[in-house]
Amino acid sequence: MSPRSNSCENGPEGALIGADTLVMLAGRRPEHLDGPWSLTLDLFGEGLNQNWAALDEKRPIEWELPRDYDIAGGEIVHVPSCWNVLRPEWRFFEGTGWYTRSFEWQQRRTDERVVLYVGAAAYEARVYLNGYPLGRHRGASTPFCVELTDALETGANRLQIAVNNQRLANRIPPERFDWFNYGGLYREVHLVRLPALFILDATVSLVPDGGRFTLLAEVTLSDPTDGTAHVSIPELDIEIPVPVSAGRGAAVVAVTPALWSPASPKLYRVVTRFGNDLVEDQIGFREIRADGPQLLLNGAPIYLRGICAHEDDVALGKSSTREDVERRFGHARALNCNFLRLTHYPHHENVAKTADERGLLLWEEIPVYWNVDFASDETYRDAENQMQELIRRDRNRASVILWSIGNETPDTVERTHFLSRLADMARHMDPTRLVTAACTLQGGMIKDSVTSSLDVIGINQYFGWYDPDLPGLARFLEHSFPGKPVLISEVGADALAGLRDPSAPLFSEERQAQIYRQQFEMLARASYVCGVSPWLLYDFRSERRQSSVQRGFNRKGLIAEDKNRTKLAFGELARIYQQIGESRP
Ligand code: GCB
Repeated sequence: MSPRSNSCENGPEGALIGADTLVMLAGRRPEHLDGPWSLTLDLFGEGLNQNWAALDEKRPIEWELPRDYDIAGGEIVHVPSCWNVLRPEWRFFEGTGWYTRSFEWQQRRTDERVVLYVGAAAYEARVYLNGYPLGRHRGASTPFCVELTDALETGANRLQIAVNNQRLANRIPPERFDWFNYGGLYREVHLVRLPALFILDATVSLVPDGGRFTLLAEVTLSDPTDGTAHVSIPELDIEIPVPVSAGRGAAVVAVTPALWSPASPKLYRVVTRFGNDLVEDQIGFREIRADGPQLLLNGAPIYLRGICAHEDDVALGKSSTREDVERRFGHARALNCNFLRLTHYPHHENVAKTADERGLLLWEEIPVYWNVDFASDETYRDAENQMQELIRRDRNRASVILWSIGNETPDTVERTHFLSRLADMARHMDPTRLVTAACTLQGGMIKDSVTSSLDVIGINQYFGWYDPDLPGLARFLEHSFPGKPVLISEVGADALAGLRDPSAPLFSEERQAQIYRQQFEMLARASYVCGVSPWLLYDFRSERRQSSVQRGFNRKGLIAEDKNRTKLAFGELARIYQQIGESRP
């Protein structure tokens, strides 16, 4: 974190903001900047050409020269939100939205530092305080922080965030993807007051050595200082002194905590102190490991009864409320799931917190989706940073067992190099989880060269739907010897809610339910299949889908886009998972 502000020295746009400045929020009391902001949509990118951030706040009657923008002259919108769902004419807007709001600030203590925390901005965000560029962040679904301290004024301050959601070939995801391209400041925005030297990050986890009786505490400070941090877990009656050198420290302690699992999602209050600073989190301890083709949770084999979920809502777009998260968990429970695959980008951080409390296992993913610009080093750095921000955000969440580095990417030399670098980085940064990716079959078999870099092989397969050759599934299962756990990360079929017609070959509820039955009959026979996450819980917006049964929606949900009307396959899967749950752990 050390630089106290990422100011103009870094060029007119400010520095690129990355995972290394992300401040841990747990246990802090941020000041919320949610609520009314002024928003001006800028289709032609004039804001950057004309340097709108540098304009003063005079009203049009006071201008001496004509302007194309006035600071407070936008439309008042509520943040967080996606602009696409606010006005019908904004539905398909792809460009830059200039958000502005002012806030009052009075220093509370002389050494105070102030950081802006943005939960997510889709896709690129440029932050300006009182006209000064403070930094630029890429990536639509991970949080970022920028230090405001040196640019703050006592009294009124003007914050501007220019958010751009254009689909571009060098972004992650690139131009083509099968979900809606929402834009905007769609997660919470906070101000965080911090002491001069503060705790940037603190994690506690079980050492993944198979023993399950050693905890590792790691602390990172804002600046490269020496000293001792103290990590305590009151319920276990332990206090771990963590020697810190140049801002980083780690210590291990022998202890046997009650382990976290879906059956018993035990969380401990963990408090980390350094100097005047304190953070506090609720953390579960568990071990996830692959042993040959088996997936082991706390040393025992586990079968993942999963479902995939997008973060999409007809009213909210990609914004998420507690109520929406609760509903998702309620539906997953009704399906007898113990696992959710959160596709295809990081979901709101409340999802992993809720999964920790409720005992659901999670797959979390970054949107390295289809044809990314794998030859570009800049694109790689963007993907790597998104992965690092996700790991930093959710590393203390016991529910997260898998980091996914990609979905259905083409098997090329550049791609494999890109993904294996990403896999190594994720494993190095977080050895307490397994690395996976959703792959496709080649010639009906597992042949993708990236599988050698994965701990768990995700396979997306649509036998019975895109590929009508259902016996092909049996051939694939019989003739594959992956030597690692295989998770069927997608399988499914479209159905239009309410379309009941047993004789219809496609899109009826009956056909979708039949494909579920046929698939699971065969999948149950393969011993190396450690779980399934069918595609998917709810129908979701996707502009690629324009037939009269789709009308802008992917219809592979078990529930319609109203999150209410269940299809026949919902009951089918609930029944299948109940049986599996009774016979396998
Ligand atoms: C897939 C993709 C997913 C699509 C799905 C479909 O394989 O991973 O993003 O939405 O198929 O419905 O075709």
